[in-house]
Amino acid sequence: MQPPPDETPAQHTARQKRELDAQRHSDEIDEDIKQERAEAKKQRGVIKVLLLGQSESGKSTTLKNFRMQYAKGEWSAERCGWRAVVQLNVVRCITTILRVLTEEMNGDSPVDSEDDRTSAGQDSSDEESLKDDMKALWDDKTVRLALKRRKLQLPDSVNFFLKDLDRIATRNYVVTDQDIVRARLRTVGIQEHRLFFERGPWGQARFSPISVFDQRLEEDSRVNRLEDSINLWTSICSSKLLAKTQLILFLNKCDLLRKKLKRGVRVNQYLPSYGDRPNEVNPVIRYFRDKFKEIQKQCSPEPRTTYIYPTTVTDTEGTITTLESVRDGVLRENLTTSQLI
Ligand SMILES: Nc1nc2c(ncn2[C@@H]2O[C@H](COP(=O)(O)OP(=O)(O)OP(=O)(O)O)[C@@H](O)[C@H]2O)c(=O)[nH]1
Ligand SMILES: [Mg+2]
Repeated sequence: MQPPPDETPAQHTARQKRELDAQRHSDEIDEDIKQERAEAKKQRGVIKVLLLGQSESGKSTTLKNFRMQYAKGEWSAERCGWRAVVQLNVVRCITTILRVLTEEMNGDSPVDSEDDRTSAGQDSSDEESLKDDMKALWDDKTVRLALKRRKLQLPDSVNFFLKDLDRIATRNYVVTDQDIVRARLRTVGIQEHRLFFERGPWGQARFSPISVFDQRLEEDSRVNRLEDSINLWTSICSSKLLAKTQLILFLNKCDLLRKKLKRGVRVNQYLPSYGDRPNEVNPVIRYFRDKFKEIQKQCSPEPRTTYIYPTTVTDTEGTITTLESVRDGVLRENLTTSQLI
């Protein structure tokens, strides 16, 4: 734009200042837009995964697998912190067992919930003999029988840790990755972790431990755990807010399911609808997979793909393979919907 022909020197200076201010303001806006675009581009490369499921279903264990595989630096920095957690898991189990035995000896009525109140004899300062006492306690047949009679539900990792006391109950114990995936540390509140892969919108991973068909909720002993899982799945599938979200379901704890069935526990005793199908792992998994799939089909507000995987997330190698196929599946679907393949 041309300056006015009769512009005075004062007017000239004022106009230049105005133009400079306007230019600065425009540059700032350009810079903001550039940054927003860069941010949006980065966001397009992010898959947000929400891990949902009842307590002890394996959410944190899966996250450990994610981090072990995709955030190796972070993972090795936090590894040694898990040593104390593993040892505390052991102590907690032992004190729970001692409490139950004390009640058994006093003839108190059976209880099946855990808590930490105990008068365990911990006056032995000798590390070796403490370890031997713990081993003797866990190996004792009468103790096992008493625990069974009292229907004590010990955490899933108990067997793993207590059979390895020689390694764990020592001063120079070095924690392994397998110990960490077995360690139980209840998650309080919502946690957010930033990691990994390529592109895509929201995804949601749900966990339904399928070994729990004969167990009740710790927080409400009237409710069957599997029934609770099915209810949660139904409400997630029905949610309008999540209508466009890809759902990934992990039918977890297949190893415990296998063990349970081997022990002779019958699914149809707890789930009459299972009927006279074979009481074996694969048919049981197939039955639950179909059940969850059917609920998804009936309850989803609009059609969508759902990925269902049987898992044992304490098996890190197997879980990494599953996570890779989840990623491939999600990516393939995103590319298909964006008509890139
Ligand atoms: N044997 C076996 N144990 C498992 C499996 N998945 C998880 N666990 C164990 O179950 C326990 C609970 O798992 P977490 O991953 O802490 O459960 P969570 O869903 O995060 O539970 P909250 O934090 O209470 O919501 C841990 O000791 C795990 O090692 C599995 O597939 N098989
Ligand atoms: Mg957790």
